[in-house]
Amino acid sequence: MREEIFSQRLNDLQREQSALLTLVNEPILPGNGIFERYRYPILTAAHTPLHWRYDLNPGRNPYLMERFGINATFNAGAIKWQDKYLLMVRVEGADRKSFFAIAESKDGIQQWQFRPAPVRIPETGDPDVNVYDVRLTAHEDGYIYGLFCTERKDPAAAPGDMSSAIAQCGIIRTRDMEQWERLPDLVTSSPQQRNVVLHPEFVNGQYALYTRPQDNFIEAGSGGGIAIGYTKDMTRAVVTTETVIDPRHYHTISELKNGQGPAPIKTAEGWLHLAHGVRNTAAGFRYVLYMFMTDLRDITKVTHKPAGYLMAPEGPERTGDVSNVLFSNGWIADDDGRVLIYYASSDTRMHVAVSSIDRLLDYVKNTAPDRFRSAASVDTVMAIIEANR
Ligand code: M1P
Repeated sequence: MREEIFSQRLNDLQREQSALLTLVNEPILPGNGIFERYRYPILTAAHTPLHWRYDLNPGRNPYLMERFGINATFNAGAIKWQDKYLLMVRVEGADRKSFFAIAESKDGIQQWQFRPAPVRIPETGDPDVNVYDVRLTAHEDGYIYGLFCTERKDPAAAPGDMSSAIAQCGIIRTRDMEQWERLPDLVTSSPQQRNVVLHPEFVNGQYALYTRPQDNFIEAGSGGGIAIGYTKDMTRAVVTTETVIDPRHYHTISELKNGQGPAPIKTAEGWLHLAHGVRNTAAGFRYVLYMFMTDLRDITKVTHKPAGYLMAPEGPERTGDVSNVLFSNGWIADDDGRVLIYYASSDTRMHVAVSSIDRLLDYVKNTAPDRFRSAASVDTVMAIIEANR
């Protein structure tokens, strides 16, 4: 009887997962012309291998129970590596701890499959309690860096306070996407750091980092937006000065906080940036994605910034563990000019949307900037209406 339960369950689980892993995805048309979303999430908790979650030995696990629950797969870094598309995914267990695991796809759109085991990253002398949101940068020094958030309990938390935390930037690097070297955490003067991203090129012989100085764990406080800092050495990375290049602004999509998404993409006309902006609402925080472009010669200079968001949560994307959230820390500029935008919805699952360098340049250059007043927005609409007459 027990044997029957085991083999029936195994059959059902394998059949269901195989259907998921071979699902053919499709673009949702006609879209808005800037990008096309794809219909189905590309990675969910159900995509994680059965052999991570179940002890597959009938003697030890006769009921074929889950022994390690996976809660969510989201906020993935991305890179094209040896003709495959790789996502370094934030996998969150039922125990709330996140870790990284690499999933691969042949075309960057569908049939993503996790590698057989999650990524083991070495700890520092001050072990991370939680790690998440890695940004992958293939740097011109020859390494692929992963900058991620490392979170530890705030040592100054009052007795009984079980939620105050310190977020800082952890750093790993690899040459083969298999073995990871852990470097010391980034040192900055900000009490908290999240959303730190390495720029792919040297700037005046130094490594350039996008940072997000913030006062406390949740809110940016006086931390004013996406900043840039420089360090000579990534093996002992210290940023002494953070200069804000994309500040927060009253009554915008990022009035509460913002953060650099993946590493920017170099184009003939400037560096394309994808970022997230957060505002507060009666229903809680709302996270949306937006874009801006910086100057090729001076990466601190924002040359174009369309008003508002590029992408906001839609339909089923709106709900999840932390609802009303889109977050992206991975995109791939492909050889054929396509840009694959990987984004997570509501801290729960991963999706893909497809655009191109040409279309994103058109978008950032020809979408009106925010002029911070309703009347100015009406002027923008009127200009389009007039031009269409
Ligand atoms: O829950 C939404 C996001 O919140 C944080 O992002 P930020 O630092 O910009 O507020 C992160 O915890 C992120 O992982 C999460 O998706």
